[in-house]
Amino acid sequence: MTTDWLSVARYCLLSRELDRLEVEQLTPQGKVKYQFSAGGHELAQVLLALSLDHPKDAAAVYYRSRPFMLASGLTAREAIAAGMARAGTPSEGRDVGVTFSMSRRQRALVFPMSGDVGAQYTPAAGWAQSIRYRENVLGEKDWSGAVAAALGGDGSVAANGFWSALNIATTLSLPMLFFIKDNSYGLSVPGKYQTPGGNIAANLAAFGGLTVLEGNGSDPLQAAEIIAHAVRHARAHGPCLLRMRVPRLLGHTFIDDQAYKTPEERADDAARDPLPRLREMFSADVWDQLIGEVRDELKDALAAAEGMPEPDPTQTAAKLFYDGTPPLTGGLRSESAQLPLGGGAPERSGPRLNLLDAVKRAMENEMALNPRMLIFGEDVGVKGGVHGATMDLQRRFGEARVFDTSLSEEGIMGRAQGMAIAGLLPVPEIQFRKYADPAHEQITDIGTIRWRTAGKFAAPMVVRIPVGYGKKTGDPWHSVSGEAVFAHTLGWRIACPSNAADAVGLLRSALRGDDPTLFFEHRALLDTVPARRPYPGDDYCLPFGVAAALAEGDELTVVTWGETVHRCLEAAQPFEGRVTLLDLRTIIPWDADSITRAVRRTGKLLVVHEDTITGGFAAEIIAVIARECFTDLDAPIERLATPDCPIPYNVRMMEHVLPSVESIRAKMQTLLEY
Ligand SMILES: Cc1ncc(C[n+]2csc(CCOP(=O)(O)OP(=O)(O)O)c2C)c(N)n1
Repeated sequence: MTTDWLSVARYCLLSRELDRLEVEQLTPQGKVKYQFSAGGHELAQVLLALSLDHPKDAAAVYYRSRPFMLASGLTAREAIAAGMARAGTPSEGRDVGVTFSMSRRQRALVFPMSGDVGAQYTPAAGWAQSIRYRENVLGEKDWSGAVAAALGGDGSVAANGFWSALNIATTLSLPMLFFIKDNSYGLSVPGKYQTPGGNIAANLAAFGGLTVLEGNGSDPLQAAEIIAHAVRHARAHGPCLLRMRVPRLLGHTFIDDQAYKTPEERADDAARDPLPRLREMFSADVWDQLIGEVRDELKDALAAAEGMPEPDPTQTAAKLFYDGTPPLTGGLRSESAQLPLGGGAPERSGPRLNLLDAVKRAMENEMALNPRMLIFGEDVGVKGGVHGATMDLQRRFGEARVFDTSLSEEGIMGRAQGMAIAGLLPVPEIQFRKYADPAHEQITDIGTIRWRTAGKFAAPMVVRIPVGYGKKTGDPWHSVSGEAVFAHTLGWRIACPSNAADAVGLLRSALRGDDPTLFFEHRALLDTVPARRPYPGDDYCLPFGVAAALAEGDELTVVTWGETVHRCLEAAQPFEGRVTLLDLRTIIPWDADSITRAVRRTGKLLVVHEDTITGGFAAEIIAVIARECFTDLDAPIERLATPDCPIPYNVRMMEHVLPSVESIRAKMQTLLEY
């Protein structure tokens, strides 16, 4: 590719002048609240953006990436208006002005950006894996030769996501470029604290499967050559890390005075400004004319941005979940590849399957129908999962569709995000609920993608997680329930099925749905007689947010979900006709209407769950019902849950803390007699 130096210069100047406009005018005026200058980073970013010219290229960027955005198709008007939090911008005023996302325009598609340093890497690895999948498995040759680029600073190379993505990209030999803009500081912390000696390229020289390059982001000709080389290499041969040395001419943000840098360091930064070198490539007339044009463009852009409307505050909470408007990018719906939701009643004949086999059969069925669906996680491949839910699936559907991942939950979930944005349906398994902890950053980011982009992007997926105590024993690591934590995690739907038929119906709804879903499989129910049901059919879907009434009675309503459904059923046996038992089935959304109706009739409510009590989901239900049913209540609302204590290994200790049939029955008795 020959470099279009006029365009390079124009974008660099546009970015520099835009920073100046914000620093000198818009920020002091209070119109822009956060200013992140890209001064010194422009040349490297613009050159990279211009080389990402394949229609399926994607980039995961961070807050200091505006020059890249401008050269990828973001207009000056949008950039200014984003800082002013106006409508008609990437986040429609919901996120900081330099927090971008962009469906493809002239160049790379830009992932919804995370404010978490280092979180950009694993989604890019997911896109890189999707390039291979769409090309090789789906046979879409237009994906051939595409690349995923992740941009990060020298501070970000210390983050979990960086290492996780490095492992994914190199072990799978993916077309991915790690583009590190090393300005020697992460905010105020020198690079030597991020990687020994401050040079990540030197330290990765012997890393297997990775080509490591270094360049000078202040030298136009050298930078153009090395960036073009790195992009070409990643497209054709796989993972490449390019460390570009760049100065940071201003502070981390507009309020940072860089007092932590010595005068010599600041002078060195100024001497490495790429713009004077770029200027030498043009005659004075051409350069002056360019500056004039850029300033005129910015003047018009500012006027246009000032004229852009404020977002409608009444819509602030909209677009957290799918609302019937397909996103431009991400998921199957944006490419019209989604399977329709099935309807009808469950088939009730046939052999009774345990919950585990039912989940497996539903996945098998959907895999056969949906070539975009992929199942992955630790040990899910050859072994078939430590619980056996994916047994034989790899043999049937191949290693590209059912595969083992590296041992990094951050990587599993970040990769899933990238795949969902690339139009695939990721179905990751997290081995046990506790081991979702390292993935928490990606989980919270995924949940807000639709909201952060005001509906332009979405990342639907289904994450299967075994939860709860085990049939034989418990312990603090494998027996966590913790649904309340995720109920508080925005943008996720949560299913907690209590039997095999519900599990199939909810799982299929999630797999054909539009939102990220956490699907909790209770360990004690995986192979237990009370949870067995006939397979409900290959098209059976169960809507979220609809509780099941498992017993009808007039004096007390009991609400529960997951394994405690069975304990409550047993506990209620002596009270036939007196207790209404509602199996909530899904936590988000939850069926407030059915509970309200039942409590209005019975006047009493007990909520039972295995998750610990303080801030448990019962508290949420009770808060709502106390308000809705205040005048109908004939007794204090009660709850039973595990006290604030981890699940222990000793079985008698475990049973002591779990809500037991006896403790539930006693509580029912007390309430009935109240
Ligand atoms: C996970 C996380 N931790 C801390 C922060 C706060 N923070 C924002 S930027 C930054 C420094 C990052 O430096 P670097 O990656 O070198 O990028 P640069 O700003 O120099 O371009 C820090 C600590 C954050 N945003 N995310």
